Order: sequence, then C-alpha cells, then structure tokens
Amino acid sequence: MSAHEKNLSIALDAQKMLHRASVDNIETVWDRLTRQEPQCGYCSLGLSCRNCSMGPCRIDPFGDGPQKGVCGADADIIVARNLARTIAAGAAAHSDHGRDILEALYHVGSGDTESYAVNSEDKLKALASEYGIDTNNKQVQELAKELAWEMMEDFGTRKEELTFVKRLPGERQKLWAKLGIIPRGIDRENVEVLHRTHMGVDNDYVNILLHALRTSLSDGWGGSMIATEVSDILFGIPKPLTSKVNLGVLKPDMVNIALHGHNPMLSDVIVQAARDPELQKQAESLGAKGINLVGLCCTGNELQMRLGIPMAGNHLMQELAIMTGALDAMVVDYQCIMPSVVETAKCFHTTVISTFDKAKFTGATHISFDPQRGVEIGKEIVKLGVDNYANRVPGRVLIPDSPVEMMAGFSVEAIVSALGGSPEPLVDAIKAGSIRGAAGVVGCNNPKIKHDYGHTTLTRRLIENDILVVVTGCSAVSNGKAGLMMPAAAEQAGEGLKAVCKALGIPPVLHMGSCVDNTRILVLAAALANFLGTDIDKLPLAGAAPEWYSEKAVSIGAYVVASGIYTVLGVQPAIFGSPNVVNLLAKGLDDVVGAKFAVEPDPEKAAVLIRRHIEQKRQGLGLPAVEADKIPMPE
Ligand code: SF4
Ligand code: MSK
Repeated sequence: MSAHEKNLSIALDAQKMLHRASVDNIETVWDRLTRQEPQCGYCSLGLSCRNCSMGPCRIDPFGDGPQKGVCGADADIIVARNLARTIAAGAAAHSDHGRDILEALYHVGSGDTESYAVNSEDKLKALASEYGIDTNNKQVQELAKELAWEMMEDFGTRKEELTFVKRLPGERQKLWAKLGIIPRGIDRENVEVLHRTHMGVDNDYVNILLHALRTSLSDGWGGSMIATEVSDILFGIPKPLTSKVNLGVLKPDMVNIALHGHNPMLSDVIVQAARDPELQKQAESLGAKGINLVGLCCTGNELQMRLGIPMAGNHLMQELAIMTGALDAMVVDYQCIMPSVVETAKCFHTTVISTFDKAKFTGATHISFDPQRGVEIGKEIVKLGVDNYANRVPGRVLIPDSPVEMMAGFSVEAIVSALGGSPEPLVDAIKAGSIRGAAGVVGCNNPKIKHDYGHTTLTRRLIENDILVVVTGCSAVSNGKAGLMMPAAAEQAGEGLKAVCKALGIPPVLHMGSCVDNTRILVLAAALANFLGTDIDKLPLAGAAPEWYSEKAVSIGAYVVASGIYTVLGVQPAIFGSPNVVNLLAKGLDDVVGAKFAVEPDPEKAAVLIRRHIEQKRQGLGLPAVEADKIPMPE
C-alpha cells in the first residue's frame, strides 16, 4: 500500500481496497474529490445564490466585486437562506423516513399487511398514552392504528406544538415559546423554509435562522423521533448485544447481500426472506454455504443494534465493499447512497437493487417496495442476490481483514436498565467526577477528512479524560472498527470512567443507533435534566460531528444546539461568507438558546474544546471542576 492510500483512511480494510482501486484503475469518491478541486470559493463560503432567474448571483468576499445580488440580497441574507435550505433538506429527509415507518404502523393497525407486526406492546402503549389516547380495553391493532393516526397529525398544520416537545424540561419549552421556535407541524416548518427563502420574503438573517432552528427541531423532536419510536414499536427496542464489523464480515463461501441506506422497513423483511428454506436451498445448490446479510451505513446500524447483523462499513466504505468482489447484491433504500455504486458494480459481478420509488438509480435493478407485500418483495430481492452468486469470480474475491467485535443496542431503555432502572447512578458518577460528562460523537464520513480519523481520535481523547461517549451513524462504525465499543476498551478510558464501565460491564463508547436515533440522545439528555430539575444547557454535555457531510447532519447539529447542547463540527459549513451569521452561530446563540457551535477540524483540539466546555458546565452546577483554561490546547 502506498503512503497516499494510507493517508486517505486509518482503516486497514479501506486501505487495502483503495490499493486495489488504484491497481485496477477503479474510480473512488476520493478520486472525484481531487478532480473537483479547487472547489468553488463562493459556494464554500455560502455566498452564491440561485434562488431565482435574475441570478445566479454571488457576493465577493474580498469587497472588490459585487456586495449584493441582483435583487439586493446581501451576504447575510444569502448565507442565512442557504443554511436554512440545507437544514430543511436534512430535516425533510429524516422526517420523510419517519413518515414511511409511520405508514407501516398504520398498515399494521389497519390489518392490511402481514409483513410487520407490533414487536413492543409496552412502547406502543406508552406512546399511545403520551399522545393522549385512552389505552383501556383496546386491542394492540386498534391502538396501533389510533397512534399512527395521531402521529400523522404531527406532520400537518393543525397542531400548535409537536407532541414530543412535552418531553423537554419546562424551562426549555418556555424558552422556545419566548423565541417563537416551538415546532408546530413537521411538514409545515419545512414548507415555510422554502417560502421564507423565496426571493423577497424573509430578508432578516436572524429571523431566517430562528426559523431554521425551528425546522431542525421539527426533525429532532418530530420526524426523527417518530422514526425512532415507531421503529422500536415495529422492530423492537434495542438491547445490548455483540456483533461484528468491517469488510471481514463478508464471507467467501456464502451469498453476500449488503443492505444499505436508512430505512429498517425494507431490511427487516429481507432478514425474514433470507431465512426462507427455499432460498437457502437454492444458495446451497449453487455451492454457497448459505446467505450472509451485512449492513452498510444506517440501515446497517438499525439491523446491527436489533438483530446483531454484522456491519460491513460506513459511508466511505460503500464503493470499497463492492470492490471486494464478494458482494452478490447491494440492496439500497435511501439516503447516503452514492450514485457511483452502480458504476463501481459494473467492474464486478455485484447487482445493485434499488427499492424505493422515490430513490431510483439509473443502471440499477429497481424492485418497487410495497410495505403491504413486504416479505414477498423481500424474497424477490434475496433471490436476485442468490442467483447472482453463480456469476461471482472467485479469483477476484479479496476480503481484506478479519472482523472486529463491537457491542450495539444501547437504547435509552437499555442504558437505564444497565443503570439499575434509574438515571441516578449516572448522575451520581457525574456528581462525584468519576464521569466528567458525556458527549455524542455522531455523523458521517467526508473524504475531506482522513476516513475514521476524526471520529476515533476525538472519541479516544474524550474517554481518556473520563467523558462517556455515545455514538450513532457512521461514527459508531468507525469506533467499532477501532475496537472502542467492547467492554475491554474501558482499559483505554480514564480511571473514573474505567471503574464505572467495569462495574456495569459496558464499553466506554455506547452505540445508540442510526442517524434518526440521535433523538435517543435528546431523550436521554432531557431525562437527565428532568431528573435534576434543570434545563439541558446546564448539563455537562456536548455533541460533535467530526467528519460530517450530509444536509441531515446540519439539521442534527441545529436541533442539538437549539436543545441546549454545545456542538463542535469537524468540517466547515458554508457560512463563512457572512461574519454576522458566523458570529450568531458561534457566539450569540449561547445567549439565546444556551448553546453554540464551534468549528474545529483537528479532533485533538476539538477534544480540548469539549473538555473545557464540560468543566465549565460542571462549575456552573457547583460540581468539582478543573479550570477550563488549565486544559492546554495542543499546538
Ligand atoms: Fe440573485 Fe436575489 Fe435571485 Fe438570489 S434571489 S439569485 S441573490 S437575484
Ligand atoms: S449514514 S447521514 S453518512 S452518519 Fe446515516 Fe452515515 Fe451521515 Fe449517512
């Protein structure tokens, strides 16, 4: 392997596949990034606008060229509008995912699908009560239909406030009410962003950004939270389990089918279909020892945390997984699936199967998913993968590493249960200082950052300093591959965190799920604040997205900050063309919502920012704290 290949990723499986890509001249996401460079400076700063056909316009960041678009919009307006649209796109993606799951619950309630059933009656009943539904003497099916119907109202225009807002501490609810940012309808807030950012509507950057926060909250405390909660009803509340991770989970002697994307509805029926004796027999008749399902990205997280299905990799591994030559089918649902996978697959025998009518890929085989015929469609998809095993070229199979063990499945319920049924032991450990605080290290990979380096470096530094880390999305895969998500990793933690992990038998880095499951972190933070009778922004908590790329990540960052949690981004968002917007997000917001953003590409420095923040919050609570300035920043 060349130094260049080693420089792109810290992961051995990735490095070996990158070497194959270079020898076989197969294009990757890194090659395409290089060809795009230098990327457009106006766009990188958020200073270009194409919201109408008087444009496109751009603002000269150096002051020599135009300072206003044709309509008169200045840098502040253009940057704020662009950011709001980015947040709306991310919130829409999560929330539309939530709606799809909700519709499946409605089908279950209506009795018109046999592919899904209520898995957790407890959660169904608890949520029904939360939505004000009388649960007495009602059958499960009836309750499922009523709850789905009520949750659908959260997407509309008839509510003044989303139901889950009530989960927040009263202080936070009052603050949002004062600011006018309590999310009303999920679709409503997203549509309003598009309206406000049309030429000639909202021309006050502060007002635009406040609505952008409201829209992100309709994701975090709305669409994503519904996706998580309803997935738990249908597929089960995750419990801690041990699984495996990296490209070594592919098997040279089995049919390998990767499930990629975000929506567990499809992957759940594929898991059911793959157990079909006929399909198993067919795989054996072709010489395979069976059917091996593996996950990629957040569909992989959903499967891993509930069923222990092994995880092949995160965002930047999707092309590399195909390059093993061992993948018979890549089944995709939606989000974070690079269009390039179809081209990569052409270099091997892999068949790419798209499944959602809203996410088609030219060149892929499309099998239209219908939740009412879920398992039947699942079997059709698995059969394509099995048939394709016959086309595999054994001489081209290169499985680059052995899998690593990782634990997953730390839902809020599982964490509270590990703590003995109450958040009290965690609160006590924080009060005593054995755990200084907690940080969510979440989000994607981005080829602009050395693959997995940001996630694992930041996580290591935090646990070494007794900060409990919770992870979701691609960050969970990075940290799992690095061996940080088994109880033995407690040895790498500081003395206090190590002792707590050992006593509870848990890793110092807890897998809380997929991207929509960042809402589990919100729920945990709210539960801690409610337990202590305070607001979330007073707690020693922080968030980080060291390698983010997606619009969804911007929405996540915005709802986390608006909920009162300081957040450090590792990749610069496109806002630096407006010093006013930067100032508001990185400073002013602290006085508004009690939290702000920071941007720090170096994870070593990001760790120090988080440690300093956590010590300041400890001090604010009157807990033993280190003076923040005494924590040195690396050169
Ligand atoms: Fe240019 Fe204004 Fe149109 Fe944007 S909205 S493209 S700044 S004229
Ligand atoms: S998959 S949104 S790259 S975390 Fe959820 Fe990973 Fe980011 Fe997609």
